[in-house]
Amino acid sequence: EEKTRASYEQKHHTAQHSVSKKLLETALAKQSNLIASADVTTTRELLDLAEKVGPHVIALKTHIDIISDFEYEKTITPLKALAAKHNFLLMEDRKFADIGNTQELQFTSGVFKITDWADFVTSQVIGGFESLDCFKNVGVVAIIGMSSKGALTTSAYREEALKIAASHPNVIGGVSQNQLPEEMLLFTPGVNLADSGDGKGQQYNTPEHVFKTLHTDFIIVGRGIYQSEDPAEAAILYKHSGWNAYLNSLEK
Ligand code: S5P
Repeated sequence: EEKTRASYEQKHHTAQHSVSKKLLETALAKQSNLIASADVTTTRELLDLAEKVGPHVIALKTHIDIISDFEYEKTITPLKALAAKHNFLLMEDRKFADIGNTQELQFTSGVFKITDWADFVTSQVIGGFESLDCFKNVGVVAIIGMSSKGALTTSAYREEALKIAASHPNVIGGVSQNQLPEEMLLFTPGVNLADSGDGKGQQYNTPEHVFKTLHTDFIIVGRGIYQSEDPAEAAILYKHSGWNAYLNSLEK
């Protein structure tokens, strides 16, 4: 790529949303652009992972509906305490994909009460502009493009999705495997240093690749960290790899 990317300092300067500012501040303070995906299925594993990787990540991404023993007081209360202790944000990867009214109910009700604890959430934009209005108190990361083989997020889809995302005040950025406009933060999953896929459609790239060619802002790493023998050590490895790749991507 010819064009150099905007730095975190530059993005912080122009950021409009408080969650964008917080993410960028945390990245600069911790010298990390790593988001760990905690795709574990018990409260104990979730809290263990948060304690181990917390010092090295800017956010912990959850799929809270896969926690089999979820109880708000036993799961969320200590998770929030760990987020405060280690200075990371909570990103609930709910990928909302319904009409506004239903999304509002899914966001505020049920056992998970996502609105009470998530700093930011992921959402599809397939329900249209107004479907995103309900996420008033959080940042929204719009799903623009998916990492899995055969995903329907074609360039035509992404172009339309971007129009909605870029114009909505709740949206701080997008998940994509392609570059986004500079005003949006780019979150890229499908990052793994050891594997190229998982046999279930997932496709992996290296941190070096996603920073250099996509100008990503934040990498999302799941199995590369939580399935490692030593998740803290793996988080440090991905943190250094991601930070070095970011610094390299600032150079022409
Ligand atoms: O396109 C996507 C979007 C997301 S948010 N591809 C993804 O893999 N994700 C999520 O990132 C996915 O739901 C999972 O939680 C994580 C990737 O996990 P890994 O184990 O493959 O690194």
